[in-house]
Amino acid sequence: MDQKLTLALSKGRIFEETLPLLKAAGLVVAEDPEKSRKLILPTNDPQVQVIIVRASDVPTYVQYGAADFGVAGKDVLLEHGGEGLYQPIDLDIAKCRMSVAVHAGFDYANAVRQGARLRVATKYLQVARQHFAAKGVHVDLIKLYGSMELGPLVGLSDAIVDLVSTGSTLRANNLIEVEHIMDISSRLVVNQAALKLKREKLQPILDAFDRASRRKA
Ligand code: PRT
Ligand code: MG
Repeated sequence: MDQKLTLALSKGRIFEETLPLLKAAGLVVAEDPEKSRKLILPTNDPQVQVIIVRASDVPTYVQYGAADFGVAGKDVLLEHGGEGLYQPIDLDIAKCRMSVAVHAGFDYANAVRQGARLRVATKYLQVARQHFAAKGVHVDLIKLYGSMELGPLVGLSDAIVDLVSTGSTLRANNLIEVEHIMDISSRLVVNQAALKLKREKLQPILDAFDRASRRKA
């Protein structure tokens, strides 16, 4: 069996925070995706290559076996559903939280108490739907692909569900966090067939990632 491995990563924080884990597995990526326009990056191991994809596309590449393994945020995995993916390790990287935020002038608690129907803009429809259903809050969800923070400022929505790390994006836009939905970190995802067929090559890398992420935690 061909033991060539393809790892799917997204540019930015996931790539940056995965580099030390790769290093722990003896792998060095030959080029910097921020500088190169290449979407396929070789590593020092001729049997291992990295592909650069959109963060929300990582599970799809791995699900279909176009990548053998990848790194994706829990937010992305919950929206994808995780079909065809084995999720062995929480890498404890790219940490943030998913929260409900509103304009500083909006009395969220009161709106909820009164049973008002809320308009909520988000990229995270699955998580938002579950969160508000569990609270018994009626919502109309508006799907956005980015810049959710703008929603309440221009009257598109009463609230947003978005990721928060330092909180400075919310502050800069006069929004306040009113509910913490869940903590988010990135996980290693592995194609289920690759796990069986390429175990010999894959397992030592998974073990190194596991050890390195535990050391960090
Ligand atoms: O940027 P692009 O549209 O290509 O895709 P993406 O936003 O999905 O990718 P990327 O690389 O930005 O995020 C990849 C993963 O990093 C996400 O899926 C999360 O699991 C994780 N992560 C960790 C974050 C953040 N922290 C984060 N702060 N993803 C996004 N943000 C954004 C957030 O949406 C908000 O706009 O940063 C802003 C808030 O940051 P603070 O520090 O101002 O609170
Ligand atoms: Mg982003």
